[in-house]
Amino acid sequence: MSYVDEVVALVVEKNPSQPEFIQAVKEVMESLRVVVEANEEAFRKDALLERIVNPERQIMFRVPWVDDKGQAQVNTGFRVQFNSAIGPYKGGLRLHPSVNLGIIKFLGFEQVFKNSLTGLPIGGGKGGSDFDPKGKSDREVMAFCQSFMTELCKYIGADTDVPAGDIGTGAREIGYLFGQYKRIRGVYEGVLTGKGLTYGGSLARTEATGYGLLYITDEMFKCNGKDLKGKTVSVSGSGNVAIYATEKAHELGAKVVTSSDSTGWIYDPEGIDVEAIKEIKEVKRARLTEYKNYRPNSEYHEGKGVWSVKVDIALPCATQNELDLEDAKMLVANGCMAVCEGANMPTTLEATEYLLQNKVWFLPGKAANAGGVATSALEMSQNSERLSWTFEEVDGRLKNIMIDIFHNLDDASKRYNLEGNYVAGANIAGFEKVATAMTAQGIC
Ligand code: NDP
Ligand code: 2IT
Repeated sequence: MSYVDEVVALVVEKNPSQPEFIQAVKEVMESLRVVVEANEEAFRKDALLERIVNPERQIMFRVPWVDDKGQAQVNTGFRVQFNSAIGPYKGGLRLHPSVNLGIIKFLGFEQVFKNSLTGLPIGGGKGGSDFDPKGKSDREVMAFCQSFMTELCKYIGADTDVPAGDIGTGAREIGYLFGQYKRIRGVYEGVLTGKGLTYGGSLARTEATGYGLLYITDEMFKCNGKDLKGKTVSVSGSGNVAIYATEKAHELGAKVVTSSDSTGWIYDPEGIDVEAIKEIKEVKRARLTEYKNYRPNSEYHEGKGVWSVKVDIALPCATQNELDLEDAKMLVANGCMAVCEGANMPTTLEATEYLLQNKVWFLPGKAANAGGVATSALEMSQNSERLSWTFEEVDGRLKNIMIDIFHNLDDASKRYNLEGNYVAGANIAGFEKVATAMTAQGIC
């Protein structure tokens, strides 16, 4: 059996109840086959692949808090510190009822390669809890965040592990988490990113993931002799990534015609009104059914359906495995040119394969959504030098980082005769830096 197949078999055997983690490992390992074959003896001797699929540390803890009725509630907290070869652990905190160890491990594993692709000195980690912020009062969210941080603060720090936002963790949650860290640890440091602008946050971090997605998509189009102008786009999700992806797509002359949340989706042939979505989601924390009040000509549909719309570009920006083989077939049948992942692993393995076979340009999340964590690293830099850069400075750096990521993965794919396979290119380019650093640091 080849070394890659042995390691995949080991991961499958050891993690039977973690399908998302197995999926993420399979995708990366498949791409690495060509690199591993060229270095098999050295990698085997150092157990490099076994080490790369094993988190350095996994922390799980009880999170007790009291709800507004005086009832005690208990959630489970997680922080998976996956790989610190190239820098302190860095990655978001997901708050969603579906969170479990396997999901945090898949996200942490992806984060290792994503962070490497940014070219910045950040290792990979991820955390979160099965707590659902939806429908909770601000006081309940604060009670949860304070309890969560009371335990998490023992394991993180500005130079060891720097969490940030993800699904369900936005500016409000980061504020409560930061306040509790400062209170317990007694240090004012950049231990979290995505902070508010009055206490160390970076301009453009809120916009960064969505904007970065469009910067790299734009670069891919340009390098393939095409233009985003006039293209029709479907976006799924209506959270942080989706909102700012839609905003930047419009700025670049494309038209986004869909938006969705976990209960339904909207089709607005005139182009999604981003300000309306911001008000519904960021201010009112309401459902997308409200959108009709802003745009009477739009359609609202219950359930799933964004990928059935005829578009040139699809941007999945909600959650993992939201675009399956059937969806991919619809996109291809409708002439879709490109799928660029704003979310982490939103496309199933079968759908990815189908899109690649049908020559759809496919930018994987670990490259396409890296603008968020890259800007988090810029926030860390600003915190370290105790300065704040202008929006233009941060946004300019973000744009250059996304352009560089595209060229790095494009070059990596060409080096291994896999031109046009950006999945392989991203995995290889991300892996190379981490592998070199791990080898240099000995068996650890
Ligand atoms: P938000 O919580 O701001 O928004 C998430 C959106 O996705 C909401 O519209 C939500 O709908 C929808 N959604 C979440 N879970 C599901 C589900 N199980 N089924 C259907 N819809 C769902 O999160 P973000 O925008 O920050 O994150 C979106 C994706 O982008 C995630 O995969 C995240 O890991 C990834 N990402 C985020 C980055 C960031 O900087 N924030 C950086 C890089 C990647 P509803 O409100 O109804 O739940
Ligand atoms: O998946 C991700 O890259 C994020 N949720 C952002 C992580 C970060 O540290 O900014």
